[in-house]
Amino acid sequence: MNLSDAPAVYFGTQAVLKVYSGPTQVWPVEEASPNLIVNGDFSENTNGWSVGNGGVLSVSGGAMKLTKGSSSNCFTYQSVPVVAGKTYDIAVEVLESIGNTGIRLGTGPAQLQYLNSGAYGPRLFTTQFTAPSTSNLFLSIVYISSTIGDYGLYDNISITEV
Ligand SMILES: [Ca+2]
Repeated sequence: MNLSDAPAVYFGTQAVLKVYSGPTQVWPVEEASPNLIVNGDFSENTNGWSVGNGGVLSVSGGAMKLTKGSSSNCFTYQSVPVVAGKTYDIAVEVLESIGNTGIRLGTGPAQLQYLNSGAYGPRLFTTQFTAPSTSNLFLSIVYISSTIGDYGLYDNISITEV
């Protein structure tokens, strides 16, 4: 029996009055949540990124290079709006880091109330975070080294709602 000739069609326990039996419909794929980080792939130079503690920002090979100046623990950061109760995926690709790279999330630049992950060397850092309140938080990348001119190299930084 053709579905459109059936006396009633049930969808679960609910009878459906009209059934579409035309050509296959392609439903639009649900769009991925937008990246709350501006220019997280550094396709627009260092736009959107601020720097603190004398760090020097540049783009090298499509990745962000954070070079230590004369102060210790230079950092780069971006302010991100989050909504209470929502969960977010956070990802940072560390391509190079001779010194220690700290990935932090807090209420101000380089602050670490909600996230503080430090490590030497390359890594793909991922985590999830549920916002306790609606506010602007700061994702910071802190480069910790005692050597002026040392640098870390980062790419594909994202914060997306789950
Ligand atoms: Ca890139």
